[in-house]
Amino acid sequence: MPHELPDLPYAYDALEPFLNEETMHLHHDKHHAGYVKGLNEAEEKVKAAQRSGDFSAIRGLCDALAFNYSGHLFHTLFWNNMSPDGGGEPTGELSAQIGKDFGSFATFKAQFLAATNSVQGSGWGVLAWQPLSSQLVILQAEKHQNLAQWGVTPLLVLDVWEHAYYLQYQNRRPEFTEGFFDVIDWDDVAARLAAAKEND
Ligand code: MN3
Repeated sequence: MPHELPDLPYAYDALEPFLNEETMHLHHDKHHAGYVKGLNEAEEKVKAAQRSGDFSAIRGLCDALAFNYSGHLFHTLFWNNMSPDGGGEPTGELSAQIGKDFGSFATFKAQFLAATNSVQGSGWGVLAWQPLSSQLVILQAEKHQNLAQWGVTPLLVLDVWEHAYYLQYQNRRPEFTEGFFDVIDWDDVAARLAAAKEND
């Protein structure tokens, strides 16, 4: 089955003023849609290679699969990590886990912002559950897939490709990343952590 672009879980203007309607339309309808299309095309080409037995293009196909799959996954996660009713701080199990692994919410936020703001070029800041040592970790992703660790479950992701913020924030990436904290849906992040722990 081909992958499909999921609808936004809210209206295009629902996250204003943090993200305006124009940015959301471009980001979701053009950029995210492009990764879904790229993933479907790459998968079709792999199937064609399997049928023909000609794997001469497999290196580029592996690259396209990693890039477009990760782009599709991260954008889907990103939309669901935000809510017009978001913001504040996490509670319950997620709050306790952040305290255990970062010392405090303030330290977590400082590390997340520092990591995300310093992504080289286009990429993402990522909070993930790392099952090897049962802890939360903060990663960077360059493009969508580079610098990843195998086996972690991303819980909260922040897109810092210029298309995510440049129309509104120009080069002021830190202003954009700070504003993200006004719309984070901590209930969504907490549910993802609970599901990840169940799979440990
Ligand atoms: Mn994007």
